[in-house]
Amino acid sequence: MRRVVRILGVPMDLGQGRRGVDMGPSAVRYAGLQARLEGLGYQVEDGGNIIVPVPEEVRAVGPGGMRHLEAVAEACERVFQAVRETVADGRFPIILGGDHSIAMGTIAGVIAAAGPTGVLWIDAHGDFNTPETSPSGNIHGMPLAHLVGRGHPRLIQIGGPEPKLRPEQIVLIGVRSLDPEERRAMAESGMLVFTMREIDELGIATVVRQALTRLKAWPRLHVSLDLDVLDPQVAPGVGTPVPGGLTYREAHLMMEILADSGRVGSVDVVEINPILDERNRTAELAVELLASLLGQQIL
Ligand code: B3U
Ligand code: MN
Ligand code: MN
Repeated sequence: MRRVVRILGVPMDLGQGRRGVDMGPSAVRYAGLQARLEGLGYQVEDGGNIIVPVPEEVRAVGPGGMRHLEAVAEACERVFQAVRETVADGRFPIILGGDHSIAMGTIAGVIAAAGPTGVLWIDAHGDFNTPETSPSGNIHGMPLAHLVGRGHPRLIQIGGPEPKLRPEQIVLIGVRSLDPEERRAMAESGMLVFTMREIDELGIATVVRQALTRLKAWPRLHVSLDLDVLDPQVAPGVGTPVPGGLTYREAHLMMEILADSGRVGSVDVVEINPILDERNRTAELAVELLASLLGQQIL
């Protein structure tokens, strides 16, 4: 039976300050995602975009200095519904952001339809701030905290009242930029974190295999891929670039090992900013990485 992929776009740029990540879904479609996956033998449906307001039409700052709180929460509820439906229909969802705040909706949706799921959070940042510890008020720096039940109730309750994840079911890979309070909370959380240092010392293959072993109690995995995990030299088109990231080859090898595991059931691709990109190369890289994650092989 052919596996069916459904693409969902979330043109969200309310979770951060810089404009442009709302164009991510267009850029990745333009880079040929659908044709690439069809070439791998998948049937591909495009579910279109989730409706997200533009910053000009919503209130800028919510309670506790959180930028666009209510509008982000409402959009994430719509993402939750769409992803839940996609997984319930037996489709493999590829969710194109938008900023990383959308993962509060995507992961809640996957879990509502498929049950407990391990999460690989692949990111230069921890995204583990709460409204109290955030230096920016930007919600894209907070989704992982809210998924484990820390932060503002409006966001914790997206897709239902309970926390969606326990720290033991999360592994972070590629981290190299944390705020002081965020760092403390992360160290105490019980999540397994592979910083760039561990990747340099152990090699990406060992890191990914250890991550898969750590998550062995969860046969189904969700990959939340923030393109800023890559080095800005290979992925310049992201909202918040941080030097010292993954190479092109490390990122592909990671996707290939995850594909071999046969356990990945859904993926987010977030934080692509076409305004800052060079001739769409970051979106093209995203398409290549998705092809590797979905089983493309060299030989
Ligand atoms: N930790 C900072 C910066 C940041 C987090 N995620 C991204 N940037 N992409 C913050 O604002 O919370
Ligand atoms: Mn992120
Ligand atoms: Mn990031």
